[in-house]
Amino acid sequence: SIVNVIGLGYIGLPTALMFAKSGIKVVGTDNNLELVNFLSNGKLPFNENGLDQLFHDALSNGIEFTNEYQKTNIYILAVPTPYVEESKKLDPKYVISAVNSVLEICEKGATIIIESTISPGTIDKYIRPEIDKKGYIIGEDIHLIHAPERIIPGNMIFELENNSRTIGADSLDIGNKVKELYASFCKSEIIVTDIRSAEMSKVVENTYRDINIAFANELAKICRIDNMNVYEIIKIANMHPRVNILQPGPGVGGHCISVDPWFLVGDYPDLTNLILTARKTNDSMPKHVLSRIRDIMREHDIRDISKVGLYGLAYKENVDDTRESPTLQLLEQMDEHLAFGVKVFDPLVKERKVDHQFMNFEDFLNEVEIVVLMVGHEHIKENAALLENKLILDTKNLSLLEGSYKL
Ligand code: SAJ
Repeated sequence: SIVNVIGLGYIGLPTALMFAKSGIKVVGTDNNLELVNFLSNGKLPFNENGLDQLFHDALSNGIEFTNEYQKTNIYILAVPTPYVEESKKLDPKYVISAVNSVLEICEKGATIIIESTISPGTIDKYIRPEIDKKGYIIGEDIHLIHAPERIIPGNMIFELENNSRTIGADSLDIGNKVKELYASFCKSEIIVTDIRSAEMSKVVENTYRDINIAFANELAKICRIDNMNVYEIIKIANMHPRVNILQPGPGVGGHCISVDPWFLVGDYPDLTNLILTARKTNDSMPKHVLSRIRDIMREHDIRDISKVGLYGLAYKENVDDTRESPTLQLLEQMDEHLAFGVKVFDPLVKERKVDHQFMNFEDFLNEVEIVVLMVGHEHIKENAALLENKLILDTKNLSLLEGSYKL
């Protein structure tokens, strides 16, 4: 039977391609007709390691793209779950409407697999009632699964095949069937659990990483005060067999790690001191970068902010995704005059997103005296020599040139 993947973004598209590559008949559905046409014409909407080849293989295996839902018995939902800043909650509207569209067309006994990240409890609170309302019996007429994705941008294709996976199901029977489906491309362990545990573990994984990065960031601030080398200290601490501290940086961006912990804070405000503090610590890093920029300007008697250039607009190395990126956070936190003066360049971000964004690296370099390395793209490692006569604030510890300033 056909697998109908709904939502062809960063997660849905590679997942659909992976199923198709392994010989399963796949139809990808997205309500963005422009995207559907783009894909049908053999073009990819974003860059990702290995995605080109995978796309090519999936096309040869007959994957199709459309804006219509298919009548079938397996649906995979990878639609956006936007985060509402004010309430610190997730907005399930796209998942709800996708589920309703599926219910209108699906075969009896169909399985709806939700891959989108959802806050713990979403399925009980918002999804089951939709299915009940239509008079379907869950477990008989419709099977529900939560199979949260775990792949990391930049290494998605490798991780689709090699990461372990979680299948949250109401019964082992249906859980094992879905496990078999994913085993068509996933070579690693696939664990079947209940839906609530699957929802929770996904958010816990990202929260763990956020807290660990916050610890590294706090250490960076402590070390700055007394001129200690935080990288050396973390390196040594990590030689201990039970210590594994992550790296400090200019902030935590992306649509996952900077968002998911808020679901726990929103739902359990009295029980999440640690999680909230970690979030605030990571959110404070762009300000710390700004104070480091000011230190350098003072030391070198540079008064004009327009001599400062931020290298990197993406949320991390080697991706073109700018969602919640530390550079955008930094620009938002600067007062208007400063934010307007500062120059920005990212070789991977081809769209103009902010004022004074340069599209050409050399033009950017010609304008600035201080280069703040916000992201460690391969591009800057290959072009480090061009930075030779600049003052460098190396927030990612790339150590490309002697004498760079650190966080
Ligand atoms: N960062 C640091 N220091 C580090 C590691 C990361 O400052 O030591 C920063 C990055 O620069 C970036 C942010 O954290 O701004 C997040 O980047 P990331 O590479 O840690 O993670 P994401 O957001 O790209 O992907 C995460 C992954 N989750 C975990 O590793 C637990 C991925 O596996 C998930 O699939 C993804 O979130 C998701 O979609 O939830």
